[in-house]
Amino acid sequence: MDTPSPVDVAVSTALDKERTATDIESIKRAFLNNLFYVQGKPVSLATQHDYYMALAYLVRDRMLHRWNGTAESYTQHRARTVCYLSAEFLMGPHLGNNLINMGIYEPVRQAMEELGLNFDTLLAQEEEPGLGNGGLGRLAACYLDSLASLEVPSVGYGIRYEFGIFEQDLRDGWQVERTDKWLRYGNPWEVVRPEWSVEVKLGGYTETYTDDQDRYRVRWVPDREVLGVPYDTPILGYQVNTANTLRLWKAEAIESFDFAVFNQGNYYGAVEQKVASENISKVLYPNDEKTAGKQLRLEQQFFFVSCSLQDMFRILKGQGMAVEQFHEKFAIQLNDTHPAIAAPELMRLLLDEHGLDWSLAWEITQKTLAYTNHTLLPEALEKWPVSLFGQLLPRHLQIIYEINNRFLDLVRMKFPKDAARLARMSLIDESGDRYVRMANLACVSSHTINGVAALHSELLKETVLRDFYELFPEKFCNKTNGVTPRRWMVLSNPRLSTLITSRIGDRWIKHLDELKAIEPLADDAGFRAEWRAIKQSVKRELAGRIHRQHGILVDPASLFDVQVKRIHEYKRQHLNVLHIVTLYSQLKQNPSLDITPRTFIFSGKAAPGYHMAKLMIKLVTAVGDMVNRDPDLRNQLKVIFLPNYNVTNSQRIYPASDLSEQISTAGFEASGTGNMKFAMNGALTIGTLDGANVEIRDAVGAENFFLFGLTAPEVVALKADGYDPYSYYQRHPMLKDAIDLIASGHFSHGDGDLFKPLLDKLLYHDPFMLLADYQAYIDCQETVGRAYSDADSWTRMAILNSVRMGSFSSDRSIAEYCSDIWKVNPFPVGLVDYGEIGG
Ligand code: CR1
Repeated sequence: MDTPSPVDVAVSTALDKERTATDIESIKRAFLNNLFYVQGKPVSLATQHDYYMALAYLVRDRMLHRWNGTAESYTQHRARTVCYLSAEFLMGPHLGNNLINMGIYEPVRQAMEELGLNFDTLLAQEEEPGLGNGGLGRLAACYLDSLASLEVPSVGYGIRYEFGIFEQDLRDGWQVERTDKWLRYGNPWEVVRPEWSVEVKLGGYTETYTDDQDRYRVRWVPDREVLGVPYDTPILGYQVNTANTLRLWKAEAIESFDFAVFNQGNYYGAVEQKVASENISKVLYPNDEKTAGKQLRLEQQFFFVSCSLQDMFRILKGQGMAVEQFHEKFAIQLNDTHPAIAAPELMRLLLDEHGLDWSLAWEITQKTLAYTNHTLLPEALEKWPVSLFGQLLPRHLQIIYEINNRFLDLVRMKFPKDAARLARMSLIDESGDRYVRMANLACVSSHTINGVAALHSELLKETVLRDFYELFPEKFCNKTNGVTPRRWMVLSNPRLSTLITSRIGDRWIKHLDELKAIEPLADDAGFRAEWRAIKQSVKRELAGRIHRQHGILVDPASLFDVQVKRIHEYKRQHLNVLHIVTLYSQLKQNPSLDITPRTFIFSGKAAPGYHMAKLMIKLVTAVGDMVNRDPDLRNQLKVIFLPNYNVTNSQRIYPASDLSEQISTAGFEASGTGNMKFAMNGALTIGTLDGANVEIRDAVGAENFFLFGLTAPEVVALKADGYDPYSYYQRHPMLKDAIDLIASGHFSHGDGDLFKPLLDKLLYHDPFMLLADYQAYIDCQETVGRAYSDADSWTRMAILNSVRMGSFSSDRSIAEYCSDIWKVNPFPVGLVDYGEIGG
């Protein structure tokens, strides 16, 4: 027998120590120690939150061996690293996810129960880090999970907002916002690294000088500087030793006290600078798919991008690599245009700070950056007034002008005498007031540009990025979104996951394609019964929560028809309402009518300044108030708006859903990711041919998907033909009836004006073509209702939906980004023996 190598011995010792540290008795001991020594509380005085903190630190301690081992290993081997730059990371609560990825969910749950604590109550103590608006931020979080699970070296770079997405309350059925004080009781998952703080310049002017080699150089003389302080959170992969890092920057004053000012007696002035600096990372802009155009927003973008790039140069140097190797060490992904300022900032660092010449700096920049587009909505295309931009970032404006000069020559060469094209492609919009166009900047500066679903990537090439596609066809590709099955199945639907594992083992959690092995069981009556029983029990739980929190009784046997997402006209929550009002009206006219009993569930936030979206919320709650109380309906319809949609709440909703509403106007939803979470949990989709719905339908089979509505080309054609929504109102009696009922004030205590802005927009403009799709939607919903009444066949379809979702794992998406865009390979790390595990 071979004698084991010292490395093998170290690994097995490390494993032993980990095993010992995660047995139930050690967990209990460490927990009680943390309670006493970290929280500083005896059991008799501890709150549920103290218990949560003691547990969180215990878990973090057990992650630290892998986190440190990963950092050492990447550094030692100078591993090629993906840097995912994103203004948003919607992580959701960490505790449960970390327990799953570490593989200690069960022993920890048992240890807590043995101590007499309710484990679910402990999990619920965590204030989720809601540092994102919706799909884009949550996608970034799923991607970090997959990067770590696939053992790919990576860092997520972003902003540590002191206040994340606002909390939503309902008052009299209207949305009201509350600040999200998620850091109030401390954040056990982060480690601050003040030693790696960086300085970020803002404002001022530039000047030229000649350096000691007689070269013409530019120097930026700022008028302010702020400090970026990194806060690191470990991102543990699923059942691997890899723990990557999410590095979020907090803005601070360089000198918290300006003593010169202070000594003159101007105490307030001394503190003022501190306040102004800290503003930069104070609050997340709550607009989803709409640019704010505010100076502070540009400051946020530049702040985190500059911090992150400077951090990369520090790492490069620390590993003894040359500046010229920047693109070999790092692949940077721009999550939308929010971090697109990375292009001129990387150029500035290479040119002004590291002395490279333009052509080499430009080559490195282009080889480093890649850009993901997330939306076709014109109001989401970021542009900054040139004057504002030049005041805040004078050097960057110069660099952008230079990039533009060289770029426009390229366009002239390829398309001579095409002034209109030049004007469209210029990085500067000069059609009126002058603007810097961030999407154009991102396209020119990146080696690859991708959309987030097949249809979206095609539409990008035909519409918003058409000129860029004609110039650089080789840059374009598609990377269909995906979601992590660890959070969206294992954590949020443990019973369904256990059922699946009982039949095919647990490899599916890392290889979601293997769910296919369940397919034959869709025809097994026993399996269907088990599946249905799980769905029923999860629905009962949600029903119980709705009753406790909102006092409304819903029937768990009814069809749970669910639309949860940001509130937006293009997502058409109001089309869903028109269906509800139609059913209501039919039942009122014929109370003995036999319909499939339904519980309609809505949840989602509206941007605080988006009045129409807020009115849509009021419409849902107003219809709900009437419908839920009307005895004529014999409880056949219920309408619930669940306030404060966030990751925590969504994890309870997807598993309890029967029907997933994905009803955006075709051509407007870039991908959607909620659509994937529903289907994985066995909800059937009613949807248009939009975003990733198209690919979901292909995967699950057309016969297991409820399709309706205009296609994207039909939407365009109808608009070009002169779409007249009013004529649909006149021609479709049920539509007219529903609209008239709302207009009459029936749902608004007789106030016929309340919903007038919404109804008038539908009748006379209807940019999202609700009226054109209304009848198809109603007919399709009738098919859904009939299908649901055959429970066995419905369950069969639900199973097929779930087990055919393999390719919508974010592991698949990330594997494609790695091979096609980032050219980066997995870099597995071993366990390192750092001695006993603390706590
Ligand atoms: C899109 O609207 C997509 C996510 C993630 C959103 C949604 O369809 O699933 O991005 N876009 O790719 C967005 O937030 C700012 O744009």
